[in-house]
Amino acid sequence: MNTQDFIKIEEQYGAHNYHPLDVVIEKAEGVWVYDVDGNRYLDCLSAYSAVNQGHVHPEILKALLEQAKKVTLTSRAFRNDQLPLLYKELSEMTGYDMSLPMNSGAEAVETAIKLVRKWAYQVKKVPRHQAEIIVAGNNFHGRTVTIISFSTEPLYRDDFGPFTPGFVVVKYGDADAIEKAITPNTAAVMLEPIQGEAGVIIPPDGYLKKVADICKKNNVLLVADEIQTGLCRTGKLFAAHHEDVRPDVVVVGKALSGGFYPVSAVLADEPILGLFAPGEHGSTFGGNPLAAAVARASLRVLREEKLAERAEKMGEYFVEQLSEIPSPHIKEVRGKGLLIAVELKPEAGGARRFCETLKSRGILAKETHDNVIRFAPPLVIEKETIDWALPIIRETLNMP
Ligand code: IF1
Repeated sequence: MNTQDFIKIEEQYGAHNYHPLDVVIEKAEGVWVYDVDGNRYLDCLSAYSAVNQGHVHPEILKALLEQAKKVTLTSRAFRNDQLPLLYKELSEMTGYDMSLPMNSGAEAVETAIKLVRKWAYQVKKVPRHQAEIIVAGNNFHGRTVTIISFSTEPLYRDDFGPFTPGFVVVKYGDADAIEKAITPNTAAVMLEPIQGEAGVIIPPDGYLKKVADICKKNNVLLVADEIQTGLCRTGKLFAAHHEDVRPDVVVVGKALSGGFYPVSAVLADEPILGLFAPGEHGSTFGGNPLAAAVARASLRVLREEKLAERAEKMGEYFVEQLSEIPSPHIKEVRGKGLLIAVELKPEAGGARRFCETLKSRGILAKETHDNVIRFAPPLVIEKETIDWALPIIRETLNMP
């Protein structure tokens, strides 16, 4: 079967909730993916930053295979011998007392929402069911009904109400707007340190620091959604570290499994995460031994291969080189670490056609919204590979 055969089956039998590039991947290794017709591509999306460690990393694969032979799922009704070690290693690596494992990113965000609400009622003494969470316009935190309740993207929410109350949306990048929105019932401010889905929007310098100070002053928790920006993508373990901010709650996912398996977690100190009592929250698969073994290996790879430093160095080079591309279509190149965006001018005719052309020339990148091409390769990318890609990107960005 070739590419078109697979696409035909997919379109007939699958829900049409995506508009993927027409490339059917059958295997991958490191920064490279291969399609069913035998073509090779440089992956500049990394499954939205889930494969920071590179595709099918041998160390993570080994952990997965070894654990899969032993025990994969116990449920949390019983204990397993991997989860405690994941807890400990996550704590040592991130500096938070505790964590709570879930599966998808959205589930971990939901968990964080429940956590800060409980904190508001138990600790801050907000009247029951009155807690408010301040979020940013153009946020992306996932797809559940509660999460889309505070999305500002019509496509994600218009046909899916009624919505969950308790959220206040303010403009991203404006710390004063957050201060103004705080009431005695405010439990938390929840933000992406860099907005990924919105188009790699980097807030003004000092924004997160200011927000953290405002939160502290007002007895409000700061929740950082680091599902996309975390785990070395932007050149630090967490993007919040660029501003020396230590959020009260951090949400991680994606690269926590190196792309092998859905693993997410909420991190916080004991006075906050210790608030959950038995029975109040859970998940059949969350914290299972296979997930925990995979996550432990994924974290180990981030540390041992110094992927934060690699992301910083390679990202700096990639952004610098992209910025030097003379092109009539480019409005702006921006990025932090290896989370990079090339924003096109409105008259460029949309980012999609450039992504299609890049694909035909061996580079997989994805548009976000209409005018942004995202470049976010696995963090193991080498300078030689960037140098291979640059002329192709340069040519593509100069097509008529
Ligand atoms: C899709 C984009 C990225 C996230 C942040 C939570 C989640 C995500 C900051 C939820 C997920 C995804 C999901 C994927 C595409 C994607 C995405 F296209 F929307 F723009 F990454 F930038 N917080 N991001 O970025 O995590 O439940 O998916 O595990 O198609 O929805 P999840």
